[in-house]
Order: sequence, then structure tokens, then C-alpha cells
Amino acid sequence: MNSPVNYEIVDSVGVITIDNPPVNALSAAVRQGLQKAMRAAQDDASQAIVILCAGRTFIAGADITEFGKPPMEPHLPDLLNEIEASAKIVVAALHGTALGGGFETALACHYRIALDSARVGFPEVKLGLFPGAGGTQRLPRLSGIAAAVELMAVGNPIPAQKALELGAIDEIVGEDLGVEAVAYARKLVADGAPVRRTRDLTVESLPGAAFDALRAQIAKQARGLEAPLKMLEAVQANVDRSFDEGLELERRLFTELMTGSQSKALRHIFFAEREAAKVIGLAKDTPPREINSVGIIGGGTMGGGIAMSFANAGFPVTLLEINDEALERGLAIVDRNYAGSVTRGKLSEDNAAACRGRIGGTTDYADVADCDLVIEAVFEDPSLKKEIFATLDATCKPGAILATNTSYQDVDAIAAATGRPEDVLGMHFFSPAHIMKLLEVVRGDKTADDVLATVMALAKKIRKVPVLSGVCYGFIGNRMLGPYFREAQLCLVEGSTPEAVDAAMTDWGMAMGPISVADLAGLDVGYKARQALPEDQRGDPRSYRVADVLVEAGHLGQKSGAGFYRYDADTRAKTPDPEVQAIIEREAKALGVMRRDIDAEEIVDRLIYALVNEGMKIVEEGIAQRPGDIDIVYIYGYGFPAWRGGPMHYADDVGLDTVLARIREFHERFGDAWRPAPLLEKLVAAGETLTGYSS
Ligand code: 3H9
Repeated sequence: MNSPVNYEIVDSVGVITIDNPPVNALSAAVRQGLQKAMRAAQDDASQAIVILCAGRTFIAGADITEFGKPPMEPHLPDLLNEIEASAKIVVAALHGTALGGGFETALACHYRIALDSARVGFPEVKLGLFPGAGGTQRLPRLSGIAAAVELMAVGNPIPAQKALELGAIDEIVGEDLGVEAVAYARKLVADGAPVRRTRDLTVESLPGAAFDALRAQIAKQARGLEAPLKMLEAVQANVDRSFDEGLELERRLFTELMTGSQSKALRHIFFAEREAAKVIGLAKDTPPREINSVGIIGGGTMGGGIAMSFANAGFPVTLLEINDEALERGLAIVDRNYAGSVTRGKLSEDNAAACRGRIGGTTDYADVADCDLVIEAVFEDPSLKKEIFATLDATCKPGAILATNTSYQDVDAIAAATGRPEDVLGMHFFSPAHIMKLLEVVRGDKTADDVLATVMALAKKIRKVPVLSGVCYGFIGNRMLGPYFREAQLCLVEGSTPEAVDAAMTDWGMAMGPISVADLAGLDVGYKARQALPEDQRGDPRSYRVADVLVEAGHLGQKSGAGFYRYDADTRAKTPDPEVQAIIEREAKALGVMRRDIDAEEIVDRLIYALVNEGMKIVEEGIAQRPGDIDIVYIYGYGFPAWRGGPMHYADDVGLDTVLARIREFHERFGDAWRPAPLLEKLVAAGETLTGYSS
């Protein structure tokens, strides 16, 4: 087999080129090839050595697919020590993204140059890890401890220019990187530059108190994630241990993380996210339709947010409203959101103005007739949506993609309002749409393959994470939310309080508790939906009676200053409401429920296993393509803690037999809503897990 590492001497410089597409990950073959080339270069006529990469990027890190498998030699930390020990000068030449083990490789070289467009960073924390091949010991020696900690704790890469300022690279060079690198190495030799080993640099000393402050700050940001605190422990070794002792500590802590459940969960998410973008059965070469302009029908909160997502990615957008007044209101929300982005430092003033400049308004359908994609984002009224689609059908050019942002409605029924159902699909954004990353792409019965291919690819362009869903009430995410909210409400009536239910879930890792989420979404939304249904179709009255009583008493949620909690008019700070607790207790009595103590463990199990049981049905019905897709929906759309891997991965991690046993117990205690999903029973009976399952 050809080695992914090539070695040749160019102008008396040994040039090592790594060519391991797509991202030059440090697989065992790359490590072996790199070691062989380094050793060859020690003994030949070369005067210095350059390490660079072919393709679109420098090494993007260790090969994540090897994690969790038996390690193969040479181990990266040992290989990097060997590179650093080289008697000849070694120069790393960076382009694209030098990440994780890739950046560590560069730090083990004696000098680093980069293209201006290159970026470097340590994203390991996003995989539940920290740099484990010397990064925690080498970067602080170059950039200082505080900058290194920040880079490793957050995980976002920085541009070459910033890395230069931090001292992590030495020079930014012109576009022809190979030529520049050889010239740079030759100049170092000619100037008599020393072999400059990062390990030998002095590291600044920081008092213990400074580490205490960093620890407190990281603990606050990390919210349950173990890796950032362990990273800090390894970094602290810079000041109280030798370099080699620091490496040893780093390796021990790294291995603990690597074999732990958090990193396993986050690695699952890394691959699940990339998998989710792929549509099973869709030919890879399906030609997408060209999308150069976007129309949005409805300038409310959702429509405005969707418009911003496209405008921010460079698309011209036409926002359509029913009349001038509504249009003005909609555009004013967009203005406010952009002003907010500037204040929060997310966009520069110029950038915000440029993005805002791409959004135009209209009240005339003729102005969206030529758009390549039109997204309907009006409120959830099925007949209004059908009316709009009939109008779009009559107005829009042939081949335009017509999408609905509905959260619940039947996409097939909406498509049937047009004479071109093959051009119709759902694009379900999450609020606030310019911030939330999830996009449920809903495939109708007749949606054409090229429409799907176009929208899945387009999602990436507007920086969303797409997940394909089939048509059902609520699609993947909101359908699962039904049983989750049901259990939250039942826990309230059976003996808990809004604060206790929320605390149980946030302590477990959810970004927000379910009761606070309900208040944020508005209690009137569910109320109206229930009112539209005959009483026998509204579900268990114990799961909505309190909410109904609250709405009828004017508690609509955050927007009315009171829901399950009270909200301060200025700060929106919430406080428990004794009146609400009295209503809960009164309604429990009226419903004949004997209240009892409910502990956090029961709350968590009931809410999370309600998600899991519904998720199993969604997988079995083929509404989701894979269990991992559900995990992506919950992590990017519903504040599920990524380090728990999403509800389906979590179920596998706990053990499906344990989950089933608990669900059976709930079935017995609480009734038919808890009937175990057939797929769960099947998997447990067969001794299988969800890993690798696809419908
Ligand atoms: C580490 O380095 C630990 C060390 O400190 C210590 C070790 C001892 N491995 O994202 P894309 C695949 S931890 C294996 O769509 P983009 C990816 O699955 C690592 N595979 O491209 C996908 O496969 P497919 C620290 C990898 O252009 C394909 O490449 N590094 C790896 O949008 C294309 O990926 C990281 O965490 C990998 N390391 O973005 C960096 N990376 O086509 C992780 C990618 O079959 N990677 N693949 O679906 C990234 O952030 C992005 O991939 C990158 C390119 C920004 C590089």
C-alpha cells in the first residue's frame, strides 16, 4: 500500500508531504510514514526539514475513527518528541486548519510558518478531550498560560494573524507554501538559526491563585463537561513540574477522558452530525438546483430570523408581508436583531449593515416570483398555509423550491395545494432562527430528490445542521417533546414544583428546564392547539389542566410576565409563584391525584425515557433515518447536553435493558402512555444496541 507520506529533497531541504485526504488526519499510516521520513531525513544530505500537507488543509488532528480502538505505534506524543529532538531544524508549513494533533505537530517543530488564510486551534474539548500530544505543555511556553488556556477551553480556532501575535507561529508567508517553506528553511540554515525546541523555552510562572480563578471561570462555562478542568490540571503542570512530568500527567488525564463516557458521547455526535447530512438512497451526484435568491413569506419572529440566516450567508432575501404595517414591523425586528448582534460583538457594524442590506421587503407576490427558493413562515394555520402555497404555485417560476417552515402541519397536504408537489418540502427552523443551528428538512411523499439534495447542501451554506425527517405530527423534535412535556406536567401534579422539575433537568445537563421552556414558548400556544381538538383527543387531563387554568387566568408565560413562574418586567428574572403552586395543588385534588414526594431521579428518568421511547418509534417508523439523527435534533434544537450524546446514544450508554426495565415499571405504574416501543423490546430481546441501526 502506498504511504500517505512522501519524502523528497528539494534544494537541500528534506520536504515531508502528508497526503491523507480529506483532512490529513494522523492515522497510524500517517504516523508511521512521518516517523520513517523524519528518520530518513536525519541521515541524508538535507540541511533542514519541512513538514507540510497536500490537499485542502494541514493536519486537522488525530484520526478520530481510531479512538476507542487498541492504540497503534508510533503513539503521537512519542512521535512528536522524536520530531522535536531532531538534530536538523524542522519547519512546519501550515495551510487550511491545523487542529488538535495537527497543531501539536506544528508546535513540536522548531519553527512555524503559515498562509494568512490558515487557522490553528485545539477543538479537542468539543470531543470531550484536551490536547493529548504535548499541546498543554508546548503552547503555554509559546503563548503564555492564559492565552493557551482560553484556546483549549473554548475550542474555536484562531486566524494565523492572531497565532502570530501570540507567538504560536513565526511568520505569515505568500501563497506558494511549498516554495516559501523551502526558502524559509534555507534562510534559517544560512542565518545559523538554532534548533529551537519548544520544550526548552521558559514558561511564565503563575501563582496558584491565578489558577484558582481560571478554574472557577472554566467550571462555570463548562456546565458538566469534564475535559476543560482536566486540561487546566495538565496546564498547571507547566509551573510546578518538569516538561516530561507534564507530558506524563497530560497523557494520563487524556487517557482517562478518552475512555470515559463524555468523550464517547461527543465523538458519537461528531460523526452523527456528518452522517445526518447524508440522505440514504440519494445518489451522491444528484445535481442540486441553483439557489441564488430567497423569498420569505411572513415577517414575524421566525420569518425575520430565517431571512437573517440567508442574508448572513450572502443571499439576497425578499421578505413578504400582508401589508405595509406588518412589513415595517417585521423589518424593525430584523433591525433590532442586527443591532443586538453588533452589541454582543457577533457582527461588526459594517458587516451587520451589509447583511441587513441584502434583505428587502414587499407586499406583492410578484416580487418573489423569480426567487429560487421561497420559504413560508406564517403562523400555524393549515388553511392559510394552503392558500399561500396555491398563490406561490400560481406565481413562482418553474423549478423554484417551495418550502414550509411549519412545526407540525402535514407537509403532504400543503404540497397538495400546489400543482408541483415535487418542488415542496418542509424547512423547519428553530427559534431564534438566526442563531439556532438545527434545521429539520421534511421530506414529503412526492419531494423530488434534487430538491432534497439542494436543501441539505444549502443548509450547510447557511451554517445550519440539517436533519432529514419524514412527515408526522411534530416531525422528529416536537413529536418527542409531547411525551417529554406530558411527564413534566404529570410530575407537577403528582407532587413536584416547577422549580424542582426544572432543577432536576438542568442539574442533569439540559440547557433549560421544561417548565421554563413552556413559559418561554408561551402557554397559550398549546392551549389554542388543545382548544381546536375535541376533548377526547387532548390526552390525559392531568397533563394539561394546570396549564389551561393558568392561561385562563392570564398567565401566558414570559411574554405576559407570568406563566408557571413570575417574570420581572425589566430583567425577565424569574421567581417562583406561590399562587401557581396553590393552583397545582388544587387541580391535583380536583383530578383525584394523591400528591407524593418525587425525587430528581424519577423526574429525570420519566422525562428522558419518554423521549427515548418516542424516539424508538420514530426510528422504527423511518421518520428519522438513523438514531443518531435524533441525537443531533435534540442537541442542536432542544438544549440536550452534547456530552450525554443525545437521547438515543444515552439510552445505549445506560443499557437498553436497563431503560426497558424502567419503562416497563412506568408502564405498570402510570398506564398505557408508557407502553414500551416495539423496537426497544426487539433490540433488548436480541441483545442489540442502537449503534449502527438504520431503518
Ligand atoms: C486530537 O487531535 C487529539 C490529540 O490532541 C491527541 C492525540 C493523542 N479524524 O467536517 P467535514 C472526516 S482530536 C477522522 O465534513 P469540513 C469527517 O468525518 C482531533 N476523520 O469537512 C468527514 O468524513 P465523511 C482534533 C475526520 O471541510 C470528512 O473528514 N481535531 C477528522 O466541513 C470531512 O469532514 C478535530 O477535532 C478526524 N480528525 O471541515 C477536527 N476530521 O466525509 C475535526 C474530519 O465521511 N474536524 N474527518 O463524513 C473538523 O473540525 C472538520 O472536519 C474540519 C473540516 C474543520 C477539519
